[in-house]
Amino acid sequence: ADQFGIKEALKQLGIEAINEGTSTGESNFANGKIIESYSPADGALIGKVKTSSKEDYEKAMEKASEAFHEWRMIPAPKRGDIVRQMGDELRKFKEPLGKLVSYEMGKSLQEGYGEVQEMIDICDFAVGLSRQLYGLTMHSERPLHRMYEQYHPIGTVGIISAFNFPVAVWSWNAMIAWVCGDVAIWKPSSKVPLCGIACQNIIKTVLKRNNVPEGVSCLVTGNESGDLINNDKRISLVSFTGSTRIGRHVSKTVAERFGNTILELGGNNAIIVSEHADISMVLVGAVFGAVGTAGQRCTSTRRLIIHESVYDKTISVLKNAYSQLQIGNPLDENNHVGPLIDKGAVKDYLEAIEAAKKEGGKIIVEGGLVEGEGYESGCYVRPCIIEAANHFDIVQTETFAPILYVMKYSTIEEAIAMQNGVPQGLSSSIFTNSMREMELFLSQSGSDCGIANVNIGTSGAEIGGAFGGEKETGGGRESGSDAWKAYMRRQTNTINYGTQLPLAQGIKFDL
Ligand code: UN1
Repeated sequence: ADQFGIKEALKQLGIEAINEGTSTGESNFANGKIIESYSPADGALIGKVKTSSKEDYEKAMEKASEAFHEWRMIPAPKRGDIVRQMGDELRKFKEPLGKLVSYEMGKSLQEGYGEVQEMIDICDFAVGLSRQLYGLTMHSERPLHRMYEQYHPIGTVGIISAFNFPVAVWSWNAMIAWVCGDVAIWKPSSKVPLCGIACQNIIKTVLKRNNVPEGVSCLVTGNESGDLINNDKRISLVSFTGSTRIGRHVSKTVAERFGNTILELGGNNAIIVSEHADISMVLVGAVFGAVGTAGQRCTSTRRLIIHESVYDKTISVLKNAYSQLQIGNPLDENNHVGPLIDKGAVKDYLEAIEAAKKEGGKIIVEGGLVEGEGYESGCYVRPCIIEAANHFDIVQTETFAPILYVMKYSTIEEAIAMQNGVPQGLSSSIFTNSMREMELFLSQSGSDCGIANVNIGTSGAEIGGAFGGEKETGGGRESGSDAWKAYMRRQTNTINYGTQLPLAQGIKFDL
């Protein structure tokens, strides 16, 4: 596999043949089952990982709880300085880490680098934030009283991340949690465990250099650890990224013990192509949105809702673009579309196409498995386009694959109703040069999603905004803006500096 320098990348990232899959900053505890990580790019075994047993998990949690007591006392800007060093370290490792992301997950090398860039960006954001964890002051209704609010660290944050963003989503959570004074315990997806180990290796050198307790960053692997996190009363906040089905279970389990959650679940993102759209711009937005990351982003474009007057033109432009797509090894920069994560995902993709046909969908661009030389992993599929109706069960369902459903509309109100007419509410977009349509789409009677874009596709959000969505997407927000507030506990403080004790609400209580 070394045409692309994978061995060298693994070496630089400190990854050995059998990796210890549970670690705090310095100690490794790994006595659980072995999981194997195969690359969807060429089907090769990349490494074996010893997962966490229940005892390993306990040891990591002990370290985390211990570390919290020390970490929360370090002034926030000092914590920010340590996160700044993490960003510097990630800059150094951008190349090998981006490569590993591409090889283990299957996204294009450019997107692998892009993901590491998002990690660097969130570090920079978090450094600034470490001096801006602001609360408000209020005017008390009582004389000689002062009222304000402050934010304290919430404790241990459990991060359960998905395969499709093996490193970036963890960093959005961990970097913010760390400047907030929390410690983090991370369970990466069992489909991409080596990415987790690589990140932990990078972070632990920074912790060690700064004499910071090792439990600030803990890594646990294997699916059992996910349930241990959900049920663990010591974990104040669980940030979960994944399917709506599993998210529902996480939500119930954590709520049962009154823990908090940030849920980033499924999306079913649509682009509205108006009769006032610039079709050449739609092209890049829609094609990258639908086939980029082989359709495996939460924000991937699943539906195109096209005005009837520009329908034929848009379809013909799309068909032409799809015919030029190069499918192949994601590390080869000439390719546009890499593999799906595994054969299970290929099965889901093929079944979705069948289901769409059964419900009356019409194939516009034919899909299918790609076979032959270079496609031995069995994970490569052809991006396809299906003309469908919004109410089809399969259109209402998120399939993590490059399937794009196209449909027609005649009025903007109808288009918005279609865009909103799915159970999920993550990302949405309109291509239009009409100010009226744009403002309607962004208004309270417009898109019901957490992300609503104009003349930009549905995927590729910047870290500076709060990321997340409504309805079955779970309602959580992470990354930028004031998403940090979920990682802290808010305290309202009232101080009486007078000599009387007047009660609130005008209550008289004479003794
Ligand atoms: C995800 O798919 O889980 O907006 C996150 C985007 C990326 C994040 C996607 N910044 O496509």
